[in-house]
Amino acid sequence: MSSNSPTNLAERYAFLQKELARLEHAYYALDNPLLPDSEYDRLYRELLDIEAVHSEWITPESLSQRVGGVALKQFDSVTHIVPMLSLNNAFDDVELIAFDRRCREGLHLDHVDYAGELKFDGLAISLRYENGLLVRAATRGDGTSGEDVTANVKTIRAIPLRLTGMSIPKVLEVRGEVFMNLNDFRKMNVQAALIGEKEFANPRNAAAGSLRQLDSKVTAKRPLSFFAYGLGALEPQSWLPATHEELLNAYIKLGIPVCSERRILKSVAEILTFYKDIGAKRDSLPYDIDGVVYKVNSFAEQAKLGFVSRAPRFALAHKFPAQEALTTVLGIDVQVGRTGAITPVARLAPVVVGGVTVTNATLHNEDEVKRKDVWIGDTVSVRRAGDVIPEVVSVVKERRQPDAKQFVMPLRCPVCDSHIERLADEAIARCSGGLFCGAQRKQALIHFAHRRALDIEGLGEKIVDQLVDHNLVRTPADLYRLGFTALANLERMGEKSADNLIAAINHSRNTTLARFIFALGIRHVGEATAKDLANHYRNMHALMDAKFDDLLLVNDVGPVVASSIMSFMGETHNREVIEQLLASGMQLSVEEKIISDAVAGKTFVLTGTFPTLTRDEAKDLLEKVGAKVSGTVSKKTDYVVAGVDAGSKLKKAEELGVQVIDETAMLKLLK
Ligand code: 5U1
Repeated sequence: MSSNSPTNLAERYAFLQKELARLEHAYYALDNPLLPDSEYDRLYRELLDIEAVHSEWITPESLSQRVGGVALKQFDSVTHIVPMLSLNNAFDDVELIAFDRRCREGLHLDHVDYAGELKFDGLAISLRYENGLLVRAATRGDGTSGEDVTANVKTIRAIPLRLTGMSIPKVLEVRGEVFMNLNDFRKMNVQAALIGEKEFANPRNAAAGSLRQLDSKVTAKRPLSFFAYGLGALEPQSWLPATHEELLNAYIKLGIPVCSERRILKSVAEILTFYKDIGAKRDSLPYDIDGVVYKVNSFAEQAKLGFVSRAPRFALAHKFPAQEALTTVLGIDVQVGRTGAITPVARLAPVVVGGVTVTNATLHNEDEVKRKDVWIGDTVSVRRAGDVIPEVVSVVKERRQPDAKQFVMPLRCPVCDSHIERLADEAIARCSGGLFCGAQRKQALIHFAHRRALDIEGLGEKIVDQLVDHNLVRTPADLYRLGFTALANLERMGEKSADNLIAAINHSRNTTLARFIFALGIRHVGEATAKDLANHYRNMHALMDAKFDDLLLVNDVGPVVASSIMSFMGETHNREVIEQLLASGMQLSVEEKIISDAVAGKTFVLTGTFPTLTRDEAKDLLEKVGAKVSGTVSKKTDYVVAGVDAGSKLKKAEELGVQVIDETAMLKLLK
C-alpha cells in the first residue's frame, strides 16, 4: 500500500472488499480460481488487519462476516410472500408426454419452448436481496413459511453478499438449492470419522444438517455450494425478463451462481435427449442430482398455465432412479487389495440402485463396520453415487432379526493364509504375507524391481502382469529361476529383450543390503529406514531374527516401524521367500559410511536437471556421506541444489531464505 493516511486506507479497504468478492465468486461460484490461494489469504489478512483498527468500517457485507457469529437459540420464522412451490414429478416418458400435451393445449400452441435444467439433491432456499444487499435467507419450510437461516447462508462463499452489475432491482428473491459437492462431502466425512464425530449418510443430509445449525460458526466450516433456479418476490416487476433462460442469464450478471448444464428444449424428442444425456453424465457430475426439470420458458406462458394446488402447471421434475435403496446383508467377506489392505465387503441381496444392480458394497474397514453397527442379516440402506463403489450407509435397526450375526474380522488372509495384522495407529488391517500373497503379487514384484530397489531394468508393469497371469512367477524368488524360453514367449518380448531381461535379473544379484531390505516392501520401511537397518544389522539373517526392543535401537525406528518389521518377518511365507532369494546367489554388500563433516546431518532438497549427475546419483552421493535428502523445502532445509528448470521448490527456497547452490557447489561441499 502506498500510504497509511486514513483516506487511502479507506480506499484500500473498499478495494479489498471488491477484489475479495471477485476472487470468491470466481473460486466458489464459477470454479475458476483467479489467483493462488496464498495470494487470496494475503489480501484477506490485510482486510482483517484494517478491520482490527477500524471496526466502524465493518458492514454486514464485509467478507470477514462470512466466518459466522453468535449461536442462536432457535431460528425465527419467515413468511414467504411468494410461496415456495414444489414440483410435480414424472417417473416415465408417458407422464412427460402428457405434461407437454397439457402445456400445449393449455396455451393453444403447436409447440412450446422449455428450459431444461438439473434437479439438485440439496435443500431449497430463498435469498432476499434489497438494493443489492443480501438481507435474508430462508428455508422452504412448508412453502408458506420457513426458517431464517441468514447467518448460516452468509457463510456460503458461493452466495454473494452484495449483487454486482448495472441492473440491480430494488427487491429480488432468488430461489435455488444449497448442496454439497461429492468430493467435499467425502472429505468432510473422513474428517468427521477421524475425530470421532457423526458422519452424514449422503450429501443432501450433510447440506441440510449444515444449513440448519444454530451456530453459524459450524456452518462456516462446512463446504456448501449453491445454484439458483427460480424467482420469488421482485420489485419492480418491470425488471423481469421475458423468459426463464434470460432470468438465469441476468442472475449470472448479478454474480449469482447458475449451473451451466441447461438447454432450451423445443420438442418432446429434445426433452428426452436431454434426459438421456444428463442421465449418462450423472455419475460424473461433481454433485448429486435426482432428475432434471423442465419449465415453460416464457414467463407470459407460465402465467397463463398457472398452478394446481402447490405445484406449477408449467414445470415438471423428471426423476432418475434413486441412488439409495434398502436390501439385506447376506454375508460380510473380506477382500485383499494390492497393498495387502483388508476391506470388509457386504454381500447383498441384489438390489437396483441408480439403475444398476448392486450385489456388493464396501464397508471400508473394521471400525466402520462397528461404527455403522452392520450385522449379517441386517436390512441396510445402500448408496451408489458418482463413479464410487457402492457403500452401506446405514442400518435399519428396527428390522434386525434375532438370528442376525455380528461380523468378526478374520485372523488369516483369505488369499494366502498369512496372518492379518493391524498396526496400532492404523484403521486398515493388512495381510502380512507381502512377498507371498497372491493378491499382492504384482505390486510386490513391481516394487522389488524398482529402480531404487533391485533395479531390474525391463521388468515393468506389463511384463509383471504377464509373468503373474501365466503363472511363471509367484514371488520375487521365482524371477531368479526364469528361463529364456519362458520369457521369449511373452507378448511383445523378442529374443533380444528376453536376453536383456535375463541379464538385468542376473545383474541385480549384486546389490546392497539396504536395497534388498527396501525391495522386500515391508510396510513403513522406506529407503532411508532400509539404509539405517542395513547399517545397523549388516546382514540379512540378523535383521530377520531381530527382536522388537532391539529394532527400537536403530536410528529413526519407532514402535510402528518395529511392529511392521516384526509381523513381516514373523510370517513363515515371507521368510521362505527371503531364504530362497539368498540361496539364489544374492551378493549383499554393506556400504561403509564416509562421514563428511561439511554435510553430515544436513538436509538437502534437489530440484531441476543437473549438468552431470542424475537426481538419483546426487541423492546417493549425499546420503553416502551422511546427509539427508528430502522432497520438500521447509525452514529446516539447509541447502536446495537447483539445476535447469527448477520450479516451485526453488521459489519456496527463495521465499524462506534457504541457501540455493548448484551441482558444482554441491560437489565442492562433498569433497
Ligand atoms: N432446477 C430446478 N430445481 N427446482 C426445484 N428448478 C426447480 N424449481 C423448483 C424446485 C422445487 O420449484 C419451482 C416451482 C420454482
